[in-house]
Amino acid sequence: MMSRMWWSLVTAAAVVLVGCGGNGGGPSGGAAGNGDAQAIAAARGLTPDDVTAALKTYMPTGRHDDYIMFSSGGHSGQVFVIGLPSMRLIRSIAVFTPEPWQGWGYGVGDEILEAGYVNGNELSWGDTHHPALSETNGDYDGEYCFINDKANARVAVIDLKDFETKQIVKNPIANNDHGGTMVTPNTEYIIEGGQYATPLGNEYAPIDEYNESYRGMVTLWKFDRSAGRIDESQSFALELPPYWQDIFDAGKLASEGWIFGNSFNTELATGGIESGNAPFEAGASQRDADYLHIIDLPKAEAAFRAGKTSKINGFAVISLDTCVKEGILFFAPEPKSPHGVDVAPKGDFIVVSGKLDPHVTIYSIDRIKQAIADKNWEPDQYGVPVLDQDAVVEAQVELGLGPLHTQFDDKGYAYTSLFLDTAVARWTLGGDYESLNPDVAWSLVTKIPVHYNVGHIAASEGDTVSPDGNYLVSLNKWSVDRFFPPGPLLPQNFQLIDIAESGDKMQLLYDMPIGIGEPHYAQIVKADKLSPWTVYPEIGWDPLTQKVDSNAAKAGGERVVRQGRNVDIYMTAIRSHFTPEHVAINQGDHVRWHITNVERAEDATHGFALPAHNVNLSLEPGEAVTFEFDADQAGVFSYYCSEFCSALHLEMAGYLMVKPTAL
Ligand code: RUQ
Ligand code: CUA
Repeated sequence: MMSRMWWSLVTAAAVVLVGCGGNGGGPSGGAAGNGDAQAIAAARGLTPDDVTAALKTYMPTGRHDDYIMFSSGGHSGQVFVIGLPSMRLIRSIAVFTPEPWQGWGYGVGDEILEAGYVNGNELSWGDTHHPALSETNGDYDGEYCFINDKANARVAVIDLKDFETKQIVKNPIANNDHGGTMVTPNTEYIIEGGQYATPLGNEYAPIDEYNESYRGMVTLWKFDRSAGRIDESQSFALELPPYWQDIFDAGKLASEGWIFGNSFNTELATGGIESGNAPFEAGASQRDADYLHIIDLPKAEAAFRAGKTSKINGFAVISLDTCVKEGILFFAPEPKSPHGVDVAPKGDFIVVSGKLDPHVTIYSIDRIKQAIADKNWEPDQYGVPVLDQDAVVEAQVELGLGPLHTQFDDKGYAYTSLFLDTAVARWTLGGDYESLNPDVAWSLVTKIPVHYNVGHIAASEGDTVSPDGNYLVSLNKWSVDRFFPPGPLLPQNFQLIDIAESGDKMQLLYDMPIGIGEPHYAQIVKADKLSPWTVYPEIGWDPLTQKVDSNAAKAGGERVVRQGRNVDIYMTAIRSHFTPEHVAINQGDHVRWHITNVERAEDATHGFALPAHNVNLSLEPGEAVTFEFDADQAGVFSYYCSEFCSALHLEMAGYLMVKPTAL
C-alpha cells in the first residue's frame, strides 16, 4: 500500500518537475540524478510527504510568491518581508535600528529615527513585536504596516508604496508597551497597550507605592490615512490599573467599536526576589483569574472629544475614574496568566488563552453586551466592573499545555499555538461557523507538532474578516536541532504549514531559519493586494513627503553653492558616475549635500559612501536625499557608490577635498 502511494507520488512529482523544467531548457539534472524525480528522491532519502512538501513550496526562478508575510524582527528592531509558500526572505525593512544597506540612520531617515529618541537620548534599537497591516472594512488593504517597540513604547508607520518607515512616535506616558500594534477595522486607530506598569509620564514613585502610583495604559493613536501619519493631536490614552496589560485586539463586525485586551499580574506583585519576596514569576501567577479588558471605543472617543481628559506630558489621558464613570472600561475574568486575545472573523467571539491553563476560553460579544446591560458585575479594587464569568463565556475547549495565540481560517477552524506541547492545535468554532466543517463544535480536531516552542502563529489573511485558510506559519522560539548550529546563538524557526484541507490533515511544508532577529508576530497578506512602486514616481522624489522635492538636485543643475560658511552640494547619480566628481570645501564649512538618483530603470539603486563621516545612502531610482554635516575634519575623502550598479561601478567615485583652516 505504502509503496504504491510512493510510486504514484513520485510519478506525479516527476511529471510536474518535467512540466516545469520544459520552459526552454528542458528538465534540469539535480545533484543526485538526471531529471528523474524518483531517483533524486531516493538518493536524497526523501519520503512521499517530503516530495509533496517540496512541490508545494518550490518556486521556479522568476515566479513570485502568492502571499507576503510581514514579520516582526524582535530585538533586531526591524520588520521582515517573507514570501509564501517559498519562505524566501525578500527584504528587511529598517525601522527602529539604523541599517546601512538601506542607508537608514546613515544619512537617510535620520530625522525619523530622531523623532523616536527619548528625552533627547539616542535609541539605536527597538524590540518589535506585533506588525499590523492597515485595514479597510476589516480586510488588509495593502497600504500601510505598523509596528511597536516594546522596549521603549514606540510605534512606527511603514508606507507599503516603498516599504519604508515614515514615522516613529514615542508614547509620551509609558516607557514600554506590548499590546501593539493592532488596528480598528478601517484603521481609524492604531492600538498600543502597555505592559509593565510604571508611574505614567515617566514620573518617579517607590515600588511600595505600586498600587497607588503605578499604572497601566492603552493608547489609541489616530491614523490620518490621507497624510499617511499618526496624528498625535487626535490621539489619546486610557489610564488602567497597574495590572500588566498584554495583547490587544480590535473588535470587528459584531464587535466593531470594542477593543479587547488581556492582562496578567492582577495580583499586583512587585517582585524583589533579592529581598526574600516572591519573584514575579510566582507572585504574578497566584490567582486563578486575571482580567480581560473590554473597552467601549465610541464612549472613549466621546470622552476625549468632550475634553474629559487630563494631560500627561502634554498627551490626553482619560483617567481610570472617568473610564469607570463613563462606562468605557469593563473586565471579565480570564484563566490563569493569559497571553493571547484574538477576535474571530465575524467579530462574534473573543478567544483568550491562559498560559497556565490547558483551555482556551471563548467569550461572546452578545453575552458581554448583555452582561453590561444587566449590570451583571462586581467592581474590582479600582472600581472597574468585572463582568460575571459565567454570563460572558460561551465555551471552553481543552487543547493542551501552554496555549498562547489563536488564528482563524475559512473552514470554521481556529488554530492555537501550544508553547509547552510545542504543537499547533486545530479546533472548531461553534455558532455561525458550525456549518463550515463536519466536526463537532467547540472541540479539538487535531494537533501538529512544531519545532520548537511555538509563540505566535500567523494564518494567511488570518486577522481579517475573511481569512483564506491556505497557510499557517508557526513562529517557533527555539530551533534546537533543525539547522546547522552557527555557534551557540541559534536562529528561530518559522515553519510553514498547509492548512487547506479539513479534518486532521495539516502538513508541515518548510522550515525557515530566522537568523536575523527574534520575531514575535507576523501577518500574511495576499501578494496581489500590495502595489508597491518599483521606481519612485518622479525624479527628485523625497520619500519622507512622498512628493518631488523642489530643492532636489537635477540633471544639468549639478553645482556647489556657497553662502558664507554654508555650502550646498547638488549632485546627481547615474550609471556610472556622480556629478560633480570633485567637491572642494573648507574646514569649518557647514555642508548640506543633496543627491538625486536620476535613473528610471528598475533596480538601478546607487549607494553613496563617505568615509570618516558615517554616511552611507541608498538611493533608489528617482530618490533624492539630503544629509548635513560640519566639515570639521580636513583631508581628502574618496566617496564612492556602495551598490554594485554596473560594470563600471568601481569607477563611480569622487573626491571631497576639505582644505585645512590653517592653509
Ligand atoms: S508575544 S509569544 Cu505577542 Cu510579544 Cu506572544
Ligand atoms: Cu552606482 Cu555602483
